[in-house]
Amino acid sequence: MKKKISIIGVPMDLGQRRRGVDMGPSAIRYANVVERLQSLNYEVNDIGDIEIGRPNRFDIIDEENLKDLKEVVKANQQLASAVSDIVAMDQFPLILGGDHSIAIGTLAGVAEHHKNLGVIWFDAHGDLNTGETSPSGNIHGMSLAVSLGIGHPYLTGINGFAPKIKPENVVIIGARALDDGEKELIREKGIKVYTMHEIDRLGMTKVMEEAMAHVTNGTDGVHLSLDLDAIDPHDAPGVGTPVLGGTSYRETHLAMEMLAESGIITSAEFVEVNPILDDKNTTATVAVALMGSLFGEKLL
Ligand code: 4U7
Ligand code: MN
Ligand code: MN
Ligand code: MN
Repeated sequence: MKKKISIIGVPMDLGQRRRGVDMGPSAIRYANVVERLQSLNYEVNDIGDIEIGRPNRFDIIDEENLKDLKEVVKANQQLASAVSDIVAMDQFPLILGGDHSIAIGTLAGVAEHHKNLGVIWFDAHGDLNTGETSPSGNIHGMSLAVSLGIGHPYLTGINGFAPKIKPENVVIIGARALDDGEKELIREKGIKVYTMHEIDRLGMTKVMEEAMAHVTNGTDGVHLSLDLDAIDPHDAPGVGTPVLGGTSYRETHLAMEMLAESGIITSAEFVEVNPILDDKNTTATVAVALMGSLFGEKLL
């Protein structure tokens, strides 16, 4: 792993309807992310937050079932440039969310430098909806589809090229709440998915071995997008769309420890931390502990 990490906060909450996830980056900083990574001998540069527009909440613009589309596009374009600059300086970009719509900007920035990027997407959900298939119109449920070049051109066109990633380079881990349109897209594109069923059945070790082999095959970097709702809500309660039956605290750590050992991860984001819905900043604390494991913290 690169020895210089640049952190960007993205206080984005417009990709979904529950306020409070904009405080995710603050909650993660409060849980001492910078100190944690410094203690592992990284040079850590927190470059602050991307500015998010604050539209009038009585006037949510929802054209084509894409809520707050213009604000989401604007913030993600800025995020893409900031992330691209970090990669250009040969540093590791670590993005703190904010709702998962920010993966659109992160991947747009990273993909400028990695033309065959692998992606590990930890999530209870597929985030593979479009305005046509989404039951909610919330863009945080569309970010993986958008990055594959599927969705509204304002979103897929961020940073001036599409797609950012290829379906054969993606693996989803922890899924247990997929919409019908998402299931169809998974089949159509042949996207590799380890649902909770496979995790229960094979165990996290085997799942990670297979997943890592999949995302390193023919790729030139691997991005980790970790939605805290992948984890069971008993262990990570502060998320906007909790779903029972997720990965345990230890299973998720094991996954991060295996990624650390492999050294394959070239960028990462931790998203959907909502301190308002949380129990004493547990979820941000879990996020920072997972980052510790991802960046090489050992138990002994
Ligand atoms: B998250 C949902 F319908 N699929 O599209 C949707 F269930 O980034 C949820 O993974 C999306 O937290 C959740 O609105 C997005 C819904
Ligand atoms: Mn999710
Ligand atoms: Mn998600
Ligand atoms: Mn969520």
